[in-house]
Amino acid sequence: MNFIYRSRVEFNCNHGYENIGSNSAICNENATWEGAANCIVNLECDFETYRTPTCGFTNLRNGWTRTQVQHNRLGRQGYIAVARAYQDFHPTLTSPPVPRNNNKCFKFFYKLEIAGAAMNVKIGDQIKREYRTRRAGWQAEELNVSQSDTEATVAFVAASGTVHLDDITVLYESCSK
Ligand SMILES: [Ca+2]
Repeated sequence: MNFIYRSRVEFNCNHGYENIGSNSAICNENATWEGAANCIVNLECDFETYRTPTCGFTNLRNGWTRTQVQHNRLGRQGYIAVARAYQDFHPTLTSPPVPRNNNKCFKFFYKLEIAGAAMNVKIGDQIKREYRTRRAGWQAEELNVSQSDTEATVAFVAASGTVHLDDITVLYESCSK
């Protein structure tokens, strides 16, 4: 393909990646490009973006739904992800493969509907932690993903009832607690 001097190309990263470089590049006189994309794995999601409802997470059969609520975990209007488990249907939100470069702390907020709701968090195929209804309202949670786990994915699974999830962030160090 030939590009004319000063022509512009736009960059999009593959699913599961976000671009922390420039969004486009311009063709220079000397047949080089000015501007470069830098795609890194996207392990975070606040569910606020319409175009990418679950960010880099894979949402098989669209079991998790991006939903606007009047009271998110900050008590403000915003978007969260909601999933409802049925008998054999356990909506699963799966991260891209987590890079194997250091320990990580996944932080997220969840809310379980009262009466028997449950969420599991898996690392790879293993259930790392099970959450059951104990307290009402949004709960803050931190989960260590150690270096040895990190070629696996992290998955949020609605095990039973209705499960709410918001603001998945990642610290590139072990969790404090
Ligand atoms: Ca949100």
